[in-house]
Amino acid sequence: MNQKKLNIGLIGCGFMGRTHSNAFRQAGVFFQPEFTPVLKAVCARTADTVENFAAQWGYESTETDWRKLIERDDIDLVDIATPNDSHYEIAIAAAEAGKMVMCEKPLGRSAKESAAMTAAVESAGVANMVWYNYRRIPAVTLAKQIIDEGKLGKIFHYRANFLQDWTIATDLPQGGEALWRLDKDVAGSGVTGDLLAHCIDTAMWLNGGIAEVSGMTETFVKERQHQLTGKVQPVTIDDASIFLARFANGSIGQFEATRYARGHKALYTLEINGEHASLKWDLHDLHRLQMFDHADEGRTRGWRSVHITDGDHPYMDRWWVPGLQIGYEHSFTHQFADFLTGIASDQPLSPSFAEALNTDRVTDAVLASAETRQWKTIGN
Ligand code: SOE
Repeated sequence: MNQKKLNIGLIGCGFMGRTHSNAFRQAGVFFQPEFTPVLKAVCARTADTVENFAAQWGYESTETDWRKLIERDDIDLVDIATPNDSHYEIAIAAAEAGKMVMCEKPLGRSAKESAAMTAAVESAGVANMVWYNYRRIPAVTLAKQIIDEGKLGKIFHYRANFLQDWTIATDLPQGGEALWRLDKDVAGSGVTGDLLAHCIDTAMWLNGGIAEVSGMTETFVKERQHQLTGKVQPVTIDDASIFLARFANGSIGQFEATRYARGHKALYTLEINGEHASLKWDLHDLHRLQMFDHADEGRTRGWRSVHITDGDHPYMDRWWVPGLQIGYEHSFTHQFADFLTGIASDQPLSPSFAEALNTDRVTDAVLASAETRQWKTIGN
C-alpha cells in the first residue's frame, strides 16, 4: 500500500457530512488508492456537535470556525457539506488558500455564485469536484457506458423524475438547521436546485448539453412559520418544478421534481429512448438497469432487468461476490475513489465545478422560464 496521504478537512456535520465521511473511510479501504485518505479535521459551529461527530467518525481534530480549518497547513482537501448559502464563501477562500475543494451540490445558490466559484478554483489551479453522487451508482455508470458505446443509436427522448412527500404538512416550519431547504435565502431555490439539479446533472452526463427549457413551478403552501424568527412568512421556494427541454443532440426531455407526491420518499427515475434501444433506472431498485434492445431476437425480445452485481459491472469488483447488492452510500464512496484516482494520475475530475456551473445555468433558466412563462435558452 502506498504511503502518500491526503489530509481531509470536512466542513459540516449534517446528513451530507455523514455520507462524505463514510466515503472517505470506505474509499481508502475498498479501493486502496495511491493516496490514503486521512480524516484530519472536521468543523461545525457548535463545539459539542463537532466533538461528537469527530469521535463517531474518527476525525483527528475539530474546529468551530471554517476559516481556521482552511488556514491549517495540514489540510490538503477542503470538503464542503454545509447548507447552500455558505458554499460560495468557503469554496472561494479554500481555493485562494491553495486547497483542493470538493463541494456538496448544488454548487452555488445561482449560476452567478457558481461562476465565481468556478473561476476561483480554475485560477488557483486546484483540484475540484461537486458531489453529484448518483452518477456513481453502478447501474447509472453502466448506462453511461452503454450510451457512449452507441448501443442506443440516435437519442429521441430523455425523462426524469425526483419525487418526495416530506413537506406536505402545513404546520411544518421553514428555515433553521433541519429545514433550511425550505428557506430560499439559504437554499437558493426549492426542488429545482435540490432535486432537479441531480436529474439535470445525470441527464447532461448521459445525453449531452441542454439547449433550451420551458419550466413551471408551484408553491403549494404559501406561508410557514420561520424556525429562527418565529414569524409567519411567505414561502418563496418552489415546492414542485416541471420542465421540458431540448438537448443539443436534438432529443427532447421532460423533468419533474416535487416534495408533494404523497407516498414517494426519494423516487429518482430516469429513462432514455434511442433508435435501437432504451434504458430505464429507478433509485428504489438501484441495483437494476432495465434495457430493451431492438436487436434481440424477435420472439424473446423484451425489457431485460439486469442485476448490477457482477464483477464486470462498474465498481462491483471492489465489493462482495456476484449477486450481492450494494446501496446509496456506495455512490459517494465511488465518487471519492474516482477523485483519489484522478488526482494521483492527473486525470480530469468529474463533475468539476465547471460542469456543476452548467447544471446551475439550467436550473436558473428553469426558474426564469417559470417566472416569465417563456422558453429560455441556456446561457453561458
Ligand atoms: C432532499 O431531501 C435530499 O436530501 C437532497 O438534498 C439530496 O441531494 C438527495 O440526494 C436526497 O434528497
